[in-house]
This record gives sequence, C-alpha cells and structure tokens, in this order.
Amino acid sequence: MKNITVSIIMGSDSDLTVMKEALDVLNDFEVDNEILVLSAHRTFEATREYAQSAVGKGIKVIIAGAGGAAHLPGVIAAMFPLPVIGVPIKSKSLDGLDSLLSIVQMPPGIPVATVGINGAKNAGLLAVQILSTSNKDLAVKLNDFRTKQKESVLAKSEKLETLGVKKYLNILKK
Ligand code: RP5
Repeated sequence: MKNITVSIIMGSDSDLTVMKEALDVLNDFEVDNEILVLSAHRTFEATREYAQSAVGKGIKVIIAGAGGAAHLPGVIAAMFPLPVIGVPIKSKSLDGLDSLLSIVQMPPGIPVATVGINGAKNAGLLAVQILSTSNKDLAVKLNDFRTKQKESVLAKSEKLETLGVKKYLNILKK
C-alpha cells in the first residue's frame, strides 16, 4: 500500500488549478501524498468513508479546498481528529468571500486552520511545517526554503535600487 502522509482533497475538479499549488509544495518537500475530488454534498457517503479511514491509512494532515458553500473542510474535521487545513476557493458569484466565511467560522471544539482565498501554496507549506515538528529533515528543508526566499526578495530590492522604478517595471511587463 502506498504511504500517504498528507492528503489533498477538493470539492470539484474545478478547484484543481488552485489546489495543485499545494501538491507542488508537497512534492518539492518530498512528502508522500494523494490528491482526490470529494464533495461534502455531492458525494457525502464517500467523503464520510474517506475521513473515517484516513487515520488508519497513516494520514497526518488533510488539506481540503472548497468553494461557495464550502463545507468540505469542516465536515472532514468533524470526522478526522488530526490537523485539517481549509483552502477557500475563489468563487464565481462572491469572489470567494462565501468560501472563506464558510470555512473559517468553525464551532469551538472542531478547528480548521484556514488559509487565505486560493491560498493553496500556504496550505502546503503549513502542512510541511506541522510535519516538521517531528521530522528533522523537513525542518532543515523548510529552513533552506526560507533562506532562498529571503535571498530572492533581497535580490529584487537590490535590482530595483540599481535600475530605478521605470526600468524595473518595464522588465516586469516583458
Ligand atoms: C464546491 O462547489 C467546489 O469546491 C467548487 O469550488 C464549487 C463549484 O463546483 P463545480 O460546479 O465547478 O463542480 O463544492
């Protein structure tokens, strides 16, 4: 059986473009994962079965993305006792505010760690950070990631100072 440490689930395949950003992070950090479509409303039996069997499969964190009446992360959190990270997907009608509010306002006792609208990259990183509390290799990789990120930002600042705003913006446009 395949090892799965973090699972990524989403309410619809229309969420995939956003949720792939979480997948990319997990793959970059070499965290065993699986990704699938499960809906709290359209496939509620399969969602219940998945949440209730996740601990038995070795899953430590579930990242759940949903849009609109975004009940998937909360429903999963009700049945899975380990961390659930919710990703509100930007919806067509209300720009994702509906998704954000549906996910973030959990009743006390059943938490969902909610990232920003379409914040799947941060969801992936948060999952890695949770695992890094008991995994030194991941802690080292996270430290490297942050060092590279810092260097990249500082290099941009230096370039801006050297080129000036006008030239810098022209390069950005290309
Ligand atoms: C939610 O409804 C999904 O998470 C998705 O964001 C939204 C729309 O789904 P589709 O109509 O695109 O399948 O359950």
